[in-house]
Amino acid sequence: MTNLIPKSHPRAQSLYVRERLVHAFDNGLVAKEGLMAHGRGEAFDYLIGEKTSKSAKNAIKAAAFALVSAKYPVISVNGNIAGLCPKEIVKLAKAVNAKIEINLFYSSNKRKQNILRTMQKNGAKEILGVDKKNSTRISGLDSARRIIDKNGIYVADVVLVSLEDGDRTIALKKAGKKVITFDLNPLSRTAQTADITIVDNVVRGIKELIDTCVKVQKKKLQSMKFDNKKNLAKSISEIRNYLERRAKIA
Ligand code: PTJ
Repeated sequence: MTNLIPKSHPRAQSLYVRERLVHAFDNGLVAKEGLMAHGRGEAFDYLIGEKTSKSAKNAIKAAAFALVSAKYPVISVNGNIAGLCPKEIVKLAKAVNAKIEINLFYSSNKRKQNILRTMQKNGAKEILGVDKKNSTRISGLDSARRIIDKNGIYVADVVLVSLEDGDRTIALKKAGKKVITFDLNPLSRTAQTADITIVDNVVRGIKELIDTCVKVQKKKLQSMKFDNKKNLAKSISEIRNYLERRAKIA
């Protein structure tokens, strides 16, 4: 990592995250296209004020209930997720007893192996999606994401997918899975078609999701009503309000 970013920089946190992703790209975890996806995410993060909004907290609560009560939850990991928050993915999987499966859009064996090693270095014991013997396909998808693990996403009831393309969310839903996603763009097809969309930077939101899962388990909290469309509308109006406030200051 460079030490070019002064701690006092108003956007230091966001710039550190950018550095982390570039570092992961240099280490062969992230696709070139993943850098662009991150840039898009940064723009949306700016529009939500680079903090976890009320609507995101609401979605995190709903996601925690879904993960804790799932029979067979699976966390899908791509290059960006492995580069940004591998430790937290392992922690979340342990907290809710979920499987971790590598699933790439721009698939390559080399990148899969790099991601596998990174996840193992961060404490993962079992990683699915790497053994060709166990692979099968999900219907309705043409991209490499159609290849899934027989012991993972194929049999999952709840799947956490993040920074994704909309096609897979639709295919997973058609296969009867409940889909949770982190996506900073509330208007993306993934955001619009998932069952629970957390409009937050995965780097921030995943910590809150782990804490909420632990709380839900400890306190044996009852499930809550959640309407994704209404919550997305709330998140869009939060962006509008934030921009209006900023425009008044400027
Ligand atoms: O590693 P691979 O091959 O599986 O490829 C992964 C990428 C990310 C390249 C691939 O899934 C892709 O192209 O994704 P998209 O279609 O660009 O969608 C990424 C979405 O994630 C966009 O809506 C971004 O705004 C959003 N996003 C980017 N960074 C973050 C984010 N959402 C939450 N947290 C972020 N840090």
